[in-house]
Amino acid sequence: MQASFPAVVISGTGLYRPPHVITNAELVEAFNAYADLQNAEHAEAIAAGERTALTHSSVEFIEKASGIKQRYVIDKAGVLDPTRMYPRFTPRGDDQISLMAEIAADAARKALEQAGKTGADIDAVLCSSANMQRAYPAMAVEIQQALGAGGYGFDMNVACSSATFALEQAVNAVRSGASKCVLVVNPEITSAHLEWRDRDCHFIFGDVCTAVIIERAETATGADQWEILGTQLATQFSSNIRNNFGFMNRAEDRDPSDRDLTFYQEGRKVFKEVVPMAAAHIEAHLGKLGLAPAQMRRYWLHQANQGMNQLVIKKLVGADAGSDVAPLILDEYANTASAGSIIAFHQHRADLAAGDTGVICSFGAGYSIGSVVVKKR
Ligand code: CO8
Repeated sequence: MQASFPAVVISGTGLYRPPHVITNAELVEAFNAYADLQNAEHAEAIAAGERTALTHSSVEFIEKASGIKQRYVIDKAGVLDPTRMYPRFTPRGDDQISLMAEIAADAARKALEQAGKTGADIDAVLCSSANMQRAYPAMAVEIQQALGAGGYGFDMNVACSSATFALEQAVNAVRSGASKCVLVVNPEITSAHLEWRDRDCHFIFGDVCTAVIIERAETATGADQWEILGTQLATQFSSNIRNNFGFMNRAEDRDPSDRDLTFYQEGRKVFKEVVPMAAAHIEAHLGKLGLAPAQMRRYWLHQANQGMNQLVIKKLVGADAGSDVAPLILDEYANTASAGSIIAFHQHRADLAAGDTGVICSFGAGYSIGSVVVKKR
């Protein structure tokens, strides 16, 4: 999609950061205690060769393989309890705001404040995340009510690309005149869909929520505005990142703790296949806009793996680029699914000058890739 009149801008972003940090050392200690308990419980089967003993995790491996040093979570005690290994959330009544809507409303209020808007200015809410708390009513409609917004809301899920895919829908709605001011929110409670008992992936994710306000440039009054020069989305089916949790599990007589009912992946394959796809996608998108990768002042990339981002940038600009060109937030937040590139944009744009251009880009399950080219006004 090429930029055309009327100009559409991002006029505010907001971030909800959960109260608890889990360091790699704490995570590994809990995992190793869980592994020891399991191995003791199944000692006979392990000795008889009927079961494989669980091996310890390691802080060194996690930091070297991913770049992740810690993650934020909404509940820490349940995750670190070696007899549980997943978060504990108190069920809420239907008359209470749900957890996902609560963190989304928090991030949204911060984005609205930055944009100089109130909930009443919003006429569309897109709640776009890798996981939804429930099937219906849509989370977006509950968030719309919590903020006193008008218009409509709906939920969408494109895994790690949920935010960029929603941004294109928001830009199109504003550009066409269908909507005046759209809120995109990405509440990612990844801790509930991560298998903390699997050392191959237990370090990967963290909880967070991001929010973005999209409106026409002519209505924007916020101090920090980013014109959207173009958006481009692509998908290509792959089972290399997968989660088979769904509404048919009960009818399939599935055990809720079956391994494929939480996140699982072929991490190596994802790394190898997605890096060239993401770099080619960004290059082609910029080419359509008459721009070259080296002209971009900053890349706010999906935050899954430090090495992955370095390779994408190397393919694009032909050199090792430091954190000034492609800032990393995954050391602090881990992979926050769709929110990662938006956190990077939220935290690392204040130093750019009017006229500077950059790319927000996500890549992940699906496979899905979404790029949003922006220019500081
Ligand atoms: N501690 C010590 N050793 C370990 C550990 C550990 N924790 N984990 C694995 N090892 C071992 C392995 O067993 C293996 O041993 P061996 O060589 O003896 O078999 C060795 O270390 C190497 O393992 P890997 O080959 O798996 O290690 P990698 O170097 O490939 O690193 C990564 C693993 C970090 C996962 C890496 O492959 C990676 O980051 N890949 C990219 C993944 C990616 O980008 N995925 C995107 C997923 S996110 C997304 O799309 C959103 C989905 C929706 C989210 C839902 C919310 C939960």
